[in-house]
Amino acid sequence: MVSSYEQQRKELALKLFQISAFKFGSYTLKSGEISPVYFDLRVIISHPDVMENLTNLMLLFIKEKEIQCDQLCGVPYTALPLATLLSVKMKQPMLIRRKEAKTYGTKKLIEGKFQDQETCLIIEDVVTTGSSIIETTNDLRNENLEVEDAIVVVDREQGGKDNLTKNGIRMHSLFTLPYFLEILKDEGKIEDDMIKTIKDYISKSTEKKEVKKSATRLQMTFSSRAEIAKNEAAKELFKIMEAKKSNLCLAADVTKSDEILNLAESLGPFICVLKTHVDIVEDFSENFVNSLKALAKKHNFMIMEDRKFADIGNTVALQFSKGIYKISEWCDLVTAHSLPGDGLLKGLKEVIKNKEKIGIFMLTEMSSDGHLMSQDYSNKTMQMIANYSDIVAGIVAQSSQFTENQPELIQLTPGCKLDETGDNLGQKYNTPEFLVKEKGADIAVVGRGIIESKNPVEVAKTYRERLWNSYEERIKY
Ligand code: 6AU
Repeated sequence: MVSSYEQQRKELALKLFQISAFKFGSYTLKSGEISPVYFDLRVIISHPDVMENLTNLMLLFIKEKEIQCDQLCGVPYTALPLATLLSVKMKQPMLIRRKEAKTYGTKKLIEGKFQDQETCLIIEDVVTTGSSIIETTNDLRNENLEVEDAIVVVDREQGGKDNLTKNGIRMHSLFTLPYFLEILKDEGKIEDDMIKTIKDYISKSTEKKEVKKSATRLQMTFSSRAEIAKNEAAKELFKIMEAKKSNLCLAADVTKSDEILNLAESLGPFICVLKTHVDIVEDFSENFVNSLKALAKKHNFMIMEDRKFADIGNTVALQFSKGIYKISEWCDLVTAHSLPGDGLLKGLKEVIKNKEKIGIFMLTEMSSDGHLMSQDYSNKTMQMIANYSDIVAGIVAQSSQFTENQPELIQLTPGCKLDETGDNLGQKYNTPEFLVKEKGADIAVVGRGIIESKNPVEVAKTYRERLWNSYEERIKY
């Protein structure tokens, strides 16, 4: 059995090379990094014989590892046909994880029939950091399914296995890059120079991984991140968070200035940021902003105006500094969309240049159902931000959108409630623990969860404690 397995494995490795499921040369990866090797297992769907051989090998592998499961789930999309074939051959049911919940009907994320506590085996094609497997696992675990094992076709050996172990998932890989090199070398299908280039690349990326490992955003303390923050407002915010042991932002979405001031006075001690929507205030005045600023000083919190600028540079510069509100005169932090392009950031920068302590939070992804910010939009927003690190303090996002380790930026995440039922206008909620530990939130925004409660002070204390404990648990890893 073992020798037949090894023989099949070797033959499949050669076949995968022959159909260009992996290639050697010089390729630019999604991250911008140049790699001498490129995997594209999507091509296998055009080769039914390869699909069959791969499925048979996976079956033997699953048997050899004695992995038991009630359900199978392929990580979308490339692994879906593989999971389907395995499901048929193993006579085990499978589940499909949607990449986004439907906006109509059942709104389910997981399709298929299952019961609480059933075990689900994950199938994936190529693993680099393991983040796709972790996302799929989180959605399955949210449905009370157990995930302990993942079978992957290729492990690029760039940190995926460690990340998955931390998340309680055992990863079993059929192939690794060094294995492919060995087989191709034996068969004389790869030049010695190329082998050397790839080995250098593997060892360099291992070194990089070690450096990153010692300083990933999610494991760093807010005070150490204060040291490296490039934007002055972000630096100050990190310090306030650490000093007050609070990563709670209050969305003071009420319409009278006195109501906002009352919230600022009573909840000020427990929050790091008070967020306003100044255009909903019916009795706005200069006195109001002066009083709010005084309370911010008294209770040591920052003021964020959630203006969500979304116009050309010239217009946003005027909206930011002129009109009735003169936002730039009193806010510490302000939100903006990347939709119009970086002219918007240039416009805001013109205003900020004389007020160095203002920080911008760029929206990369919203909490509302059916928003149009795709992964591509988020990635491009992150690229845009990279050139404005002096004025950008962070992002408003539902999950960690950082393509690189960027501990100097703050992730602000709205849509937080102790009970997760949404409102009837599309807002979606998650618990403090889930947002901080699973979704990478540094600060969570809570509005109605606090201000509509019977006892806002007690409830704000609970949010603050649960958010802060989650952060402390997160940095322990
Ligand atoms: O807790 P809530 O639902 O009462 O309030 C959430 C607050 C509101 C929204 O305008 C804001 O967070 N918000 C944002 C922000 C901060 O920009 C983005 C988003 O995606 N979702 C969201 O709710 O003041």
